[in-house]
Amino acid sequence: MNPTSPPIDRAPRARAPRRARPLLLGAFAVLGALAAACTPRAAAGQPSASSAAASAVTIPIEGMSCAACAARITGMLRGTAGVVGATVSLEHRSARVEYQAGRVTPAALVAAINALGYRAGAPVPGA
Ligand SMILES: [Cu+2]
Repeated sequence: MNPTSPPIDRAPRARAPRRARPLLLGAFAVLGALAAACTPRAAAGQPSASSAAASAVTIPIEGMSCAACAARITGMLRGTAGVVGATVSLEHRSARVEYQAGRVTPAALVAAINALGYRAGAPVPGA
């Protein structure tokens, strides 16, 4: 009849998960900070470094049905040689691509989008 030992055991058990959660949250926060720090740097550094060589084009895209479609096209464009930056809008059904004119052409970008199964329209330069 000695209920004195259980409270001693409970204290460390209750603390253990509390310690683990801040560590996990901290790890996510660090990852999030790295990702957030990475994107603006790349976007801000390139226009000033190669603004003379970079061209921009907006390409209408039909056939995107969800965010995954937009993400798929975005990833493909950003992975294309000569593409400096790409933003795909599901809402506006278009892609805005910054590219180096000597390395890739709007026609090639249109063909690459069509190759994914979507329907790219006529590119609008500089938009
Ligand atoms: Cu989709």
